[in-house]
Amino acid sequence: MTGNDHHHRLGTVLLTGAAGTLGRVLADPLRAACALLRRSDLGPALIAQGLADGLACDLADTGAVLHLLEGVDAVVHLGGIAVEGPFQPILQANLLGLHNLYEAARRQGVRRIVFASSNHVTGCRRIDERVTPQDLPRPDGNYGLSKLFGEGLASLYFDRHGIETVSLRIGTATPTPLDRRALSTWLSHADLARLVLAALRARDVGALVVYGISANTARWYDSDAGWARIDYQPQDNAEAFRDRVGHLPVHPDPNDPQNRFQGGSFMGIGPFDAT
Ligand code: NAI
Ligand code: 15L
Repeated sequence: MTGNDHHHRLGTVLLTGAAGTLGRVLADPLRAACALLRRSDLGPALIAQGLADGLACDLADTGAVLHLLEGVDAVVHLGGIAVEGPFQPILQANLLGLHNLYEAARRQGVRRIVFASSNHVTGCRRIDERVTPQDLPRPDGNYGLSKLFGEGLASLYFDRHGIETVSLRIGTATPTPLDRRALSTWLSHADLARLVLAALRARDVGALVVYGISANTARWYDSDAGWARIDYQPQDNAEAFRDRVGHLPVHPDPNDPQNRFQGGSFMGIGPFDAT
């Protein structure tokens, strides 16, 4: 079968990183769309956010992740380190975490993963470049590299094991755009929910990579083909906020890499010398 069936009710969906910023945004839309929503995060994060129904699971714990995915039909994978930083923590939470997730998916028969990748997979592109998911990635740090590893895992586990993934190279998912860069990268919370539900519902996606942004006039990414494949139709546009934030650069120096490259402030973080 091809195309999307919006009346199709999703089965048991696992949301990792459920106590995080986007996890809390997505809980209600996911709960409305699936038969059962299972939420997980690190124990202290669940407690801090008062998610009493959440399951404590460190993604770096291979056995715990295997257990977490038992009986799950699809995963929305948001868990992990979400910013640029030193390699060791990213190695544990993101690289090992992703490997644990895909191995558990294979062993537990999970058929679909929606992976929160990031625009930082291509953050070393200049702001005058227009980028598609088919172009060579140019990660801007350890974090972007960890997301590229995830997209590679998605490709491998589809080709070898038939597990389908939509990797969402999310831009900047804030309630409103906060600076000039976000006029290009913004993903409204409403469009985030539309995108994740489209990625869960679409048939025959294989290992698809799309950018996750709203219908921004100033966008740097051309993701139209992938969006059509999953029937994602963004409704918001950061341009409406240009008067408010268009004069706000990422860095005061116009020639700073943080202004010249798509990765923005992450271009100003690192390197990290081992101590
Ligand atoms: P967040 O940092 O608020 O949430 C991530 C969650 O993952 C946290 O609750 C944290 O406790 C959990 N986590 C970290 N290490 C873990 C581990 N070892 N085991 C289990 N859980 C762990 O981040 P946010 O903003 O909600 O982002 C969600 C996802 O979307 C992340 O994967 C991030 O990389 C990605 N993303 C977010 C963007 C944004 O604009 N917020 C843009 C691009 C990508
Ligand atoms: C990301 O990948 C981060 O998770 C988020 O905190 C923002 O920095 C976002 O990218 C961005 O590039 O604006």
